[in-house]
Amino acid sequence: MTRFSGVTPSGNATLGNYLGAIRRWASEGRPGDLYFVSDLHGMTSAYNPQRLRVLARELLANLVASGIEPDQVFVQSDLLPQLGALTWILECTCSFGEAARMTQFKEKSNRRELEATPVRVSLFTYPVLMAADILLQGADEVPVGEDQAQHVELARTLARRFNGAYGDAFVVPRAVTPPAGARIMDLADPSRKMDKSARDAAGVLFVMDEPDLLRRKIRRAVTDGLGRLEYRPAEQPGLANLLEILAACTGKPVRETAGGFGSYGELKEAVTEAVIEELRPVRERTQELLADTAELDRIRARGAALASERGAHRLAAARRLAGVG
Ligand code: AQP
Repeated sequence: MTRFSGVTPSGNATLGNYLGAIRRWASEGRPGDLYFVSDLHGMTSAYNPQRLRVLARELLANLVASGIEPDQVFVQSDLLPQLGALTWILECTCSFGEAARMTQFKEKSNRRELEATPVRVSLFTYPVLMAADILLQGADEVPVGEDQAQHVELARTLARRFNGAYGDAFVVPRAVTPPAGARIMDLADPSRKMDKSARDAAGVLFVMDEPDLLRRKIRRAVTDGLGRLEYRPAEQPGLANLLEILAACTGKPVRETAGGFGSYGELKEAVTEAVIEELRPVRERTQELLADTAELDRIRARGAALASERGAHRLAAARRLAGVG
């Protein structure tokens, strides 16, 4: 059984990425599971090549520093020749109408048209690349949120169609709902998800932020004037977000975390200490890995070799069955 999850280097990893995904991958991952840094997915809109390279490397280091087995991690672009080939084969299996139905494409392309920014063809074809990511590795379970479930459904359709038309090459994957975890909100605007590519980072806690910076951002977190220290997400979203962060860091049920504080200031102090201590080992280990270029290169090359080896026979079979190998 292989579960497959990725994180896109569209910004530095946030506390949301860490508590909502990476920490769980490290603690609950099974030996066959795979995690990848989806840097090719970060190219579907305007980006800076140098920054993409640096972010992909830092995210890889974050994943390993968080305790994920290095052998289970790879950077997507290291498999570019294989993924490019498989994407083409799958594009020749996918109808235009199927790709055009993708809700995420419709939403993102509408937004870009409104902003008068060009819509890249890759934004349209990226779900097929995602299918190639999944099918190349033979993943059977892909934990995704609602916004990505349609893409996994497409991967499933393409795998079935190819297997039916040409012969069995692919494991048919399925989308699974990830276990409910903390959804961390922006400290400056608790109605928005804490996002690594947010335009304003004042309310975003990054895994690599130094303790002083974390302290300043948490001190400025938006709360309310009610002065009630209770967990009431609808009425007090800012306070509820702080309580959820504290609960996720301390392992206590969120409803129990509100007790024992005399003021919002005291709560913020406790959140600050908990976040600093939660992130400290990951930040320090990431820094060590980034400083040890040879070690990080070795981890990356090994992850790439293993992932490429894992996919090679599927790509070879797909090429042979499709009449091009
Ligand atoms: N705020 C969050 N709280 C809890 N979990 C979160 N995740 C992201 N933000 C939070 C989880 O982190 C994993 C990797 O995320 P991703 O990089 O693939 O996607 P994203 O962060 O949701 O990024 P988007 O939507 O592509 O926007 P950008 O790149 O602009 O930030 C996922 O498991 C996600 O649930």
